[in-house]
Amino acid sequence: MQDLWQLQEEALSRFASLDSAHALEEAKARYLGKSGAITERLKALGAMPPEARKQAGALINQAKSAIEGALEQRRTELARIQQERELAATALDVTLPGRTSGQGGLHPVTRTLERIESIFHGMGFTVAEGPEIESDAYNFSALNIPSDHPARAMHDTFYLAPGYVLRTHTSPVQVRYLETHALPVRIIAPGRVFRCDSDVTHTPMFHQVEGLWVAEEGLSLAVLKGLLSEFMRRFFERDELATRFRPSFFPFTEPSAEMDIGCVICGGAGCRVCSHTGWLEVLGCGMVQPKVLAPLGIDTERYTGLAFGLGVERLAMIRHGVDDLRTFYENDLRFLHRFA
Ligand code: 2NL
Repeated sequence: MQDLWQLQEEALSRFASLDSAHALEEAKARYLGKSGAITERLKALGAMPPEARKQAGALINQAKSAIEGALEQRRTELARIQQERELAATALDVTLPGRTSGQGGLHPVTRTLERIESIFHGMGFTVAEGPEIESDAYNFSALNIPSDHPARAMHDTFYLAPGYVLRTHTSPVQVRYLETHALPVRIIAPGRVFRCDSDVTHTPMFHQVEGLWVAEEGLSLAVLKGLLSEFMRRFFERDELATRFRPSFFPFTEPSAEMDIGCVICGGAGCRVCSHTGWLEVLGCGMVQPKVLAPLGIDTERYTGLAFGLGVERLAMIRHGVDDLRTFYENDLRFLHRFA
């Protein structure tokens, strides 16, 4: 049975030399297939005398098992090699840091708005809200703004349907509040307002906080000045802050004033931000015109109101030293990250 031994050795070394699964299965057929060398030998056993058949059968089966074992071993090896090839081709560095989504944050205008609300909340004011689309009547007429006032002009106001505008201030929110609530009221009306305007210091949409305090007694221009001065000290975190009130005009207040604070950039010495005046204009205010209160059924002999309006972006610019209002709305992450 010398040739059986040789056959086995040949099969084993052939399997070991093949490096594709396909070639291995083809080589298997040579030995174990229907007309393979081992199969042929098993078939030939039938023609042998019983004694010789038994001995030869045992040897052939031994060779067959050895070949089958080698085949299975090579199959496993080739599968492992194939897997290693695939892993190498799609190499993945599991030690690389993951892709994180990054931390978000509130927009600087939102943060300023929340800061303003929080300070006024600490002074006894509650927040009132209302529609951004307003009627002519609430946005202008109720505020004693005459029909020929320049603010009503098409080029200053966004008109929608006839008689409807995008609110140009949040005053109408306060008029609506007075209609639906009993006196006294002490509210602020924060929100978006819209004007046909666009340059370094104006965007067509900006944010305003208006305030209104109507009570039976105790309100005066002195209270208004004290209230707003204290607000500015808290907002800019200064124990000492110069303030001044210049006479002004609004149809909805009388007397009216513009409030300035000592420049928080240069301390009053004069710089680019304050146009070398040492002062920064921060808001408009006044005592509510009786012509605004009377049509709402309020007895203007008994009740007095004080009111003010400020621009949120303007306060944010002063506080953070931003010199172009439009940067708030360009959504440049390099700018926004400075406030995170
Ligand atoms: C500004 C300053 C101001 C008001 C807004 C107001 C609201 C009601 C009644 C009376 Cl309901 N006044 N708001 C008062 C003074 C100034 O805004 O610079 N506006 C253009």
